[in-house]
Amino acid sequence: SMQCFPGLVLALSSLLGALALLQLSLYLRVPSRYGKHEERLCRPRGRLPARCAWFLQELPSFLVPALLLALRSPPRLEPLGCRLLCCLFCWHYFYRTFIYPFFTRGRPFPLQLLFFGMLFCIYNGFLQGYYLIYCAEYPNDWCTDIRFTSGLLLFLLGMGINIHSDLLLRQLRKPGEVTYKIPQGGLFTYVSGANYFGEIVEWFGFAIATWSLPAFAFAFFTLCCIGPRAYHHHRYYIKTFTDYPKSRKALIPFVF
Ligand code: NDX
Repeated sequence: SMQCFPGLVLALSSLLGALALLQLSLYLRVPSRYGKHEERLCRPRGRLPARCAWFLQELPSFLVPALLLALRSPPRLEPLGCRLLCCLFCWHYFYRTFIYPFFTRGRPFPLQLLFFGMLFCIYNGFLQGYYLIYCAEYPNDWCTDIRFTSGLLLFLLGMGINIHSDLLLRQLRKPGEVTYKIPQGGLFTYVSGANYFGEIVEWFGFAIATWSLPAFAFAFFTLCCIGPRAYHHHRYYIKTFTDYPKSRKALIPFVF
C-alpha cells in the first residue's frame, strides 16, 4: 500500500516551481493561445467545444485527490485538518469541473493545450492529494491556528471573487455569441483580470492554510500562469476599446 515518500513530494514540488518559471518566461511576452489570444487562422478541427474541453481538462484535478482520499486504507481519521484541506481542493475543482463548463459561453478550445492542461491537472491533483493524505501532519488544534484560519478566509474570499467574476464574464454574451465586450461590475471595476485575481488569492490562501511546499508551489504556478494572462487581457482591451476605463489596472486593484 502507498506511504509517504518525502523525497517524491520535494521532487514533484520543485518541478512544479520550475514549470512555473518556464511559463513565466514563455508567457510574459506572448499570451498562451486560447480564448481572445488564439490565432485567427487555427484549424477548427484542432479544437473542442469549450464545455467538453474544460470538463475533460479539469476533471483529473477533482478525481485524483478525491480517489486518493476515498481509497486510502486504512482510512485516515486523524488529524481532521488533512481531510478538510483535501476537501477544499476538491471543492474548487468540483466547481471548475461540474459547474463552470456547463455554463461557459467560451470559444472552442485548442486540443493541444487541452492535452497539456489535462496532464497538468493529473500531476497537480496527485501532488496536492498525495501530500495531504499521506504526508501532512497537523497538530490536533490546527483548525484554530492563525495560518489555518487566515488561509481559509483568503481561500473563501478568493473563491467568491473568482466565481462571481466568472459569472459576470459569462453574462457578457448571449448563448452562441463569440464577441468580446468590456467587463463591468464587481472587481472588474478595478482590474481587467478579476477572475484571475480571485483564483490567485484563493490558492495563496490554500497554501497558507496547508502551510505546505506543494501548495505554495501550486500558488506560485497559478500566479505565473494567469498573472501574465491578465496583463495580456488588459493590453488587448486597451487596444480594442477606445473607451476602456483608464483607471482600471491589469491584475491587482490600484497597483498593477
Ligand atoms: N486551466 C489552469 N504550459 C489552464 C488551461 C490552459 O485551470 O503548456 C492552468 C487551468 C493550460 C493551463 C491550465 C496550464 C498550462 C498550460 C495551459 C495551456 C498551455 C500551458 C498547459 C491547466 C502549457 C507549460 C509550457 C508549462 C507546459 O471565447 P473565450 O474563451 O475567450 O470566452 C471567455 C469569456 N470572456 C469574455 N466574454 C466576453 N467578453 C469578454 N471581454 C470576455 N473575456 C473572457 O469568459 C471564457 O469563456 C471566460 C473566461 O475567459 P478568461 O480568458 O478570462 O479565463 P480562462 O483563462 O479561460 O480561465 C477560466 C477560469 C478562470 O476562472 C481562471 O481563474 C481559471 O479558469 N484558471 C485558468 C487557468 C489556470 C488556472 C485557473 C490555474 O492555474 N489555477
